[in-house]
Amino acid sequence: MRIDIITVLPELLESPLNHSIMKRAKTKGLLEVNLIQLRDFTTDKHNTVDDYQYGGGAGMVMMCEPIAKCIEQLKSERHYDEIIYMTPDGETLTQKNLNGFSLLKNIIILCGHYKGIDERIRQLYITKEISIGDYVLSGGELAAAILVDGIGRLLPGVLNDETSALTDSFQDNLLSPPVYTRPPVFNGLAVPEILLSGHELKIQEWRYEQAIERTKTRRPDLLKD
Ligand code: 6GU
Repeated sequence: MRIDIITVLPELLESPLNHSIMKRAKTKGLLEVNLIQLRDFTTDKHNTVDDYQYGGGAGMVMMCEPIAKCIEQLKSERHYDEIIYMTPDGETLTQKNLNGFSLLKNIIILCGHYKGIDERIRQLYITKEISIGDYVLSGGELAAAILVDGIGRLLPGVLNDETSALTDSFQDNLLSPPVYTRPPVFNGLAVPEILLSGHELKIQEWRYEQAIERTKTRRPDLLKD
């Protein structure tokens, strides 16, 4: 999969996308992430990407021309399955979105700043608008890093058995059950006996019950559908 990220702050994305699972996905050739500096598509000497908003009001707006030029160039090189704009007024990201995105071949992610981007770019180019939750960040970069991480770990071959995505919370609308490792007793707290029993079927049953219980108490909304 190829992900092209358009941003004025590529530095913000470098570290999160070059460690751990994301690093492995790239090294294995399963994920290619390109950071594209939007300022490279400006024509003035100050590399301006934003301007005052029509109608007045506080906050700058990201201009049409650099973004359009950048997207047009990318689109002339290959077909994109989605052009995603990271914005707090987008659709809230869920595991279901991630599963869908992980099946795509080429996507563009556009990171917004300031008051956002000119509405006409959204009309002309954007195919999906994604938010990571009901709060506001200073830019779309950290949200984009979360989106790419969530997609990258789902690509076939990235995770092994130990890190399998199939048993993640949310994959079946259930939170994950509690997990334990050594020692068997810590500060007087023992690991549930069933986990030491070696009885695989019973362990599976226990984990399923715990997942239901945990979801009921913490996220009853997930059990509604
Ligand atoms: Cl995608 N961008 C910004 N700036 N803030 C957010 C967000 C995105 N999702 C939640 N808050």
